[in-house]
Amino acid sequence: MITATSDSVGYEIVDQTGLIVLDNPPVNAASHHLRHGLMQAAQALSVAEGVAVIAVYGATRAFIAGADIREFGQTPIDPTLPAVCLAIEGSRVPVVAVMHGPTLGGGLEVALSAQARVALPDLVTGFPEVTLGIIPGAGGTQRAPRLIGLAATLELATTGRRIEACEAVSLGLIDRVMDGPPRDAALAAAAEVLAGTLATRRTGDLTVPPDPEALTAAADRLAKSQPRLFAPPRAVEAVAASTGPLDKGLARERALFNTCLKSPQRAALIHAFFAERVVAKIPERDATPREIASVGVVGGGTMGSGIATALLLAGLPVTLAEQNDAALDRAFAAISKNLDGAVARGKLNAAGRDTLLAEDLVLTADLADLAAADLVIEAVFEDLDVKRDIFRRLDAIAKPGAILASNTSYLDINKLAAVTNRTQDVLGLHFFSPAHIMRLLEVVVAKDTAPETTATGFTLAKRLRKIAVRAGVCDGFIGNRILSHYRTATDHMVLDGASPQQVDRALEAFGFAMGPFAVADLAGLDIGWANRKRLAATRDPAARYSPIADRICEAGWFGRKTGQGYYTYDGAPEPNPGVARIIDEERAKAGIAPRRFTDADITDRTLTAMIAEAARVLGDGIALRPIDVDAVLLFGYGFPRFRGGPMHFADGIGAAALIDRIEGYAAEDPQFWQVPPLLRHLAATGQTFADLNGEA
Ligand code: T1G
Repeated sequence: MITATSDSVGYEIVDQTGLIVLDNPPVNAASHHLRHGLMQAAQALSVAEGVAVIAVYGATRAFIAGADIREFGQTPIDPTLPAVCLAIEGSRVPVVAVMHGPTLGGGLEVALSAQARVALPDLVTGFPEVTLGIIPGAGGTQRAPRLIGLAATLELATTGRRIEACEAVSLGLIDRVMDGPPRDAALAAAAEVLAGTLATRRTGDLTVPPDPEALTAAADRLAKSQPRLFAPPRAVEAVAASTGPLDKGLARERALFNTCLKSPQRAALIHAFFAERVVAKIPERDATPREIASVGVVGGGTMGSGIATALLLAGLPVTLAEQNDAALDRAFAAISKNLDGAVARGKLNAAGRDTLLAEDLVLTADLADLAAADLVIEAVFEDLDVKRDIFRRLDAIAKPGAILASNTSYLDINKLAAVTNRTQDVLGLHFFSPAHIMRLLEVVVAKDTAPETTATGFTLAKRLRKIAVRAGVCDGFIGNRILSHYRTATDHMVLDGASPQQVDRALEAFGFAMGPFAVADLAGLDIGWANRKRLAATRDPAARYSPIADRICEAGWFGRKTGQGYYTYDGAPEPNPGVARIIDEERAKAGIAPRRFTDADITDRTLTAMIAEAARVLGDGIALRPIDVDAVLLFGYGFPRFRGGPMHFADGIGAAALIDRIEGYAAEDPQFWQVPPLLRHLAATGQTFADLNGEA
């Protein structure tokens, strides 16, 4: 008979064993009721007649996934997790923790406060706190070193790396791996404690051998690899305190934890954590997705090969069609190279790669071979007529119910659907290069796209371990439309006096891994050039236009692929002197006396342009919520995760201040700098973008 001590915790006594069961679906987050119930149960069993050992296990798919992230930033409610850990550590009878599934952060800390730890084979554990802008705050930085030493703890606590059961055993973090289910393992572990075959000890009674070299090495590594992150160095400071008395170390850890809790990086990183999940809450989420068992890909260029690679790595058989054998050979070589990279990254072994290439990939020059595919993804040249011809032919070939998707980066999906007799089965699946690595997938919903078709796009994304964001149809959807606008702002700054290198450096200092001009060189300047030519006929004549980028392309400088673009690449990237000459010439032609821009000017203007266009994307209904825009920029465009995304970042500036900025810039260029109506609405109502993030 189970005695409940809260909504999510209960205990029972089996012979001499007190069994505590945690049941807070879906992942046993350590919410207040779980902490309260666990504390009550441990205290009750610690003094119960005849109980000689206590075992704690989880009834959901995790022992304890960690503290309840939704509680961060709110006033803590007792008992705090550190208090629960102290109660377990101080138990009159030994407590054994039975860990399984994702047992992370506070979940691991609860287990460390027990006197013994066993795990099921599916255990994944570690200290991911720094990825959320905090540090372990319930004894992890103090108890882990007492079991595995300073160096191993520093590595886990400063990287957030997740480890599996066998590594946890070899480190000494857990005592052994046992077979489940969790309740059976709990009874077996308790029996071993009673039999003396599973040793118990109070973690807090152990001491930590000093290791100053490890502390210095960790601090130096962080200074080089992650100079802007606030939490990891705090984790080093907390771990350093573990060589002293436990109570002092716990106090030091808690103080550092609270400092991190107040940091803007914590709010941003937790926003990014939820952004990955909220975007799946789309209006079509209850529609039944279609079964996708085989996929056709049309086009074996960079994108087509990358998409085929992503599908193969997800276990989906692929038939890739190209125009001729030479193109197919190039596609095969590209896919093989991509898979070699996956082997090098440890994503699969050589035998797995060979099987994928030999059995799961079919190459053909005959589009008719795609007839049996459940989904066909077109990734041919970015030209509407070329794509319309492919869709027309695919519609005649593909089986009824097959979904036809375009990987187009900008073009109107409605115009592709219109040439088919299956408009309800057409959507955009916009992958980001390299398609087998970048996590973002824009699922572009056209006016006739059926809910099941959209739901299928999201299910496919999950299978590919990508983050799908729902986008409406407009030129560039969410990400490229915003990118195009803020790149115009950077081009204007270059025309007015900034250098491409200064713009790159300023935005890299803000946190972007690469500045926009370096990114353009990497992607290929000819792509933007083709797009500008496509839009030339519809460009607003009143809009200010910088010819610099076109002239660079006219010189044949397409970036890395041609050895030079904004930078030269015959060694370490250097500013291209030819570009500097073009910039000077165009300034002279326009009668511009170059003026100085500070890094702050560059960052403010670029971010403000990004936020303004994002507000228009939201106002036009192209993105469902501001957090969806954050997800696109975070997972597709390298927006720094510790800044949370442009909409989260905008809330830190405030709508009124952003309006003032835009109106200030508009004095120079009223056509480009216009205040979006949504921003005025937020300022008028005192709302933030976060206020608009309710479920779609
Ligand atoms: N708190 C609250 N909700 C959580 C949660 C958490 N820790 N973890 C998951 N969820 C929700 C998630 O939002 C989703 O909700 C549902 O559970 C399924 O998650 C004191 C302070 C556990 C590996 O960082 O890494 O402990 O969308 O879709 O892909 O030192 O969730 O269904 O409404 O991600 O199978 C440390 C974070 C916290 C773990 C499962 N712990 N979670 O992945 O499912 S800090 C973490 C994850 C801490 C201590 C400190 C993953 C997962 P909804 P999901 P999944």
